[in-house]
Amino acid sequence: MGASGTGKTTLGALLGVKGATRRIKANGHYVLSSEVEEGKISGLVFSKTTVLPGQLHFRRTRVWEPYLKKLAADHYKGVIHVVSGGYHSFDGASYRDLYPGKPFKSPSEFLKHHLEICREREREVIKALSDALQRRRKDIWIMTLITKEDIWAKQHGTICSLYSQGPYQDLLQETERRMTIKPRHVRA
Ligand SMILES: Nc1nc2c(ncn2[C@@H]2O[C@H](COP(=O)(O)OP(=O)(O)O)[C@@H](O)[C@H]2O)c(=O)[nH]1
Ligand SMILES: [Mg+2]
Repeated sequence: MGASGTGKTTLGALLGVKGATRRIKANGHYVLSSEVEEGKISGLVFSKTTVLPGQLHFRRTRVWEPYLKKLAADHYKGVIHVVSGGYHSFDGASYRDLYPGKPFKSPSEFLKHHLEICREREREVIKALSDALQRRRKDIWIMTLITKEDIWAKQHGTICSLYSQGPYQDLLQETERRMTIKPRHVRA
């Protein structure tokens, strides 16, 4: 799971998930996923993997709901939350048109705003997961996987601390406190 443009489909394809591989092959450039991409991880027999599209529209309504219900009802062994330090890709629009009513004077002014908005979107995913996790009775692992290291390698400490401390970590810990079972949380 994860917000839009963080690298979920790419990760799915790297793991050999058929639906994600098909999607990457069909599009040479970035296109938002509007469908669920499913398949097994190649080489692993019992590894049904579901990649959920991350756009707000899908996340909040039609697509995520049944999966969150299944998560709450003890389906799935683990969740990978795909984040990218706020470096979320967007398709089509020029950066100047992405936030209507916000005339950016420079790309760096845009980037500052975009990172803030996207980091909040990453936290919203944990909020969405939190309720389902609290209703679980069965053990589960949760991994926060930070993609796009090639973009943020020079700010390694800053980007890692976005998830190991501060509001993201607070949300995770609050969720864990409210859970009946204790999840194992892994950072990668
Ligand atoms: N620079 C960089 N780009 C990446 C990386 N992983 C994915 N992308 C690009 O980010 C965009 C969004 O990836 P995608 O997997 O479709 O994201 P999704 O919306 O979360 O499924 C695509 O253009 C990918 O090629 C990465 O590690 N580094
Ligand atoms: Mg996708």
